[in-house]
Amino acid sequence: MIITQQDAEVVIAVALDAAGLVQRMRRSGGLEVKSKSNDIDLVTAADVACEHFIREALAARFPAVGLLGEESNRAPTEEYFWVVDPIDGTTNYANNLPHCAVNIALQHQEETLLGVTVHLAMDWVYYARRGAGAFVRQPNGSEERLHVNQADRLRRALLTTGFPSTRGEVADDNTAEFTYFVQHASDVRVLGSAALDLAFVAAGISAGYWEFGINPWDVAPGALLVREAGGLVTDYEGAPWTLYGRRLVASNGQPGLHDALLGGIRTARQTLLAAD
Ligand code: LIP
Repeated sequence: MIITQQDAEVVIAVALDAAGLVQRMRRSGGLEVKSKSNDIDLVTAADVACEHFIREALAARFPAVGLLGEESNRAPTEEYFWVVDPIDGTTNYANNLPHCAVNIALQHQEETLLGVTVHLAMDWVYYARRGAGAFVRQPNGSEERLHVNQADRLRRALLTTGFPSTRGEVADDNTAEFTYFVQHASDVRVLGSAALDLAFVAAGISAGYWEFGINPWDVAPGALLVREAGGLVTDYEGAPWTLYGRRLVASNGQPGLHDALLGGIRTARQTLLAAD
């Protein structure tokens, strides 16, 4: 299956329409915020409505393609399937913090062919087709190619990360790694959306992102954005990240930085294990 720019435009239009639906639901109130795995793992009526909208819209145009969505979470059986996070950054959305995204990726088994991330509040469209570069499109239609930045050491690197919903329940909740990088990097931000964390690495805004406990729908589009922008996406041991990998390190690809990210994670996790 060849993904043309015309196909990408169809998916971008679906993602923008979904973002509009979510924003309208936000303004109308009645988000019906519920808990999932625990009381900080949230889902809203907008998450469910948005995923249903995306499923229907994509099925109408691409009927043979399956779909793996955060809220339905049914394993796809089709060779080609969409991976969808209707609202990445649900906690931000539920608290009216305008930093969340609609995330859609097209997979050929574990290979991502197309990634689309729409910043819900700004309508910034980050997208990439495999082998065709990564781009950001403004609401006025202007577009620019994305390139990672050149920070080559931790002290020059602005990093982002996120914490698993098990934070505070278990010792292994990314606080050891966070403490290490707060002390060794230029700075660390916790923005609440893995999708936008990765888009910002691709855009050269931040130099790196790491997180564990992530799901394919959080990161599949963003991993392609980073790779197409010249960055590197691995697991915690430095092997290429793959779709169902739960541990991810993304960077601008500067060897001095990516190795320092992997080394910092290793050092922090050794202190964690020593404390056991
Ligand atoms: C979120 C991720 C974020 C992570 C949160 C949550 P959701 O996705 O984007 O990076 O730290 O725990 O998983 O659940 O809002 O789609």
